[in-house]
Amino acid sequence: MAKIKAEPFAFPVRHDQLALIVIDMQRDFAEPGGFGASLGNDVSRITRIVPDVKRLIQGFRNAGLPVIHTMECHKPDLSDLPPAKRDRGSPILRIGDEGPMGRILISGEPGTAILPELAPAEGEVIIEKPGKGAFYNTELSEVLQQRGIKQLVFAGVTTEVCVQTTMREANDRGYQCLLAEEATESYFPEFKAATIAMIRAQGAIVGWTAHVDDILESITNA
Ligand code: TIU
Repeated sequence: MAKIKAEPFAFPVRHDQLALIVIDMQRDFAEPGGFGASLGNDVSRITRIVPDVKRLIQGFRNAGLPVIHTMECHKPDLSDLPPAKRDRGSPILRIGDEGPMGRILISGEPGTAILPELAPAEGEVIIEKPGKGAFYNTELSEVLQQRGIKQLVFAGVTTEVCVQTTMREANDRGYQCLLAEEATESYFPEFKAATIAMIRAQGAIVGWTAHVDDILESITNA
């Protein structure tokens, strides 16, 4: 069995069942004037991981392995936005409000788009998700089942919010999960570190963590 160097122990990879899932690398989380900034965060932390996310995506594409992208966003009529989610953050700019990049986190708006450097390629699956977890209220389960995907490499933002939530959802559904350490980021460095630690604690209770170079080496030699 092929293995990827990982923590807390080597990840038993099946390249024929493996996909990359890139969580929410959207302008709204990475650029001034978007949702992340409206919550008071330093969004420059997010842009710094773009090169590592990009080479991970490129490695999967070169190996002919699936790349799945998610986007956190809501319908223009806000029918999928519960008040418990909308009534968070800055009272000036909430989800659905008009901002400098269009309506915050609304499907089809400029600010909701994936960063141009990481834009999905022709034929890659894009999951629009109204929650933090990518399985909640989306077609992700069906997409994975149809393609025979059972192992997921995770990249994207933010580590402790949408990435971790999706990893936990995936783990409960029977997927083996591997988080690419340099290809994920939080607005809070201590939360990223804590998430990495808690995911792989207790014998990979939620999943494994690995370096981008080690993941790329494995899929390049697949
Ligand atoms: N605020 C924050 O850290 N994250 C989010 O709101 N969404 C995602 O993580 N995608």
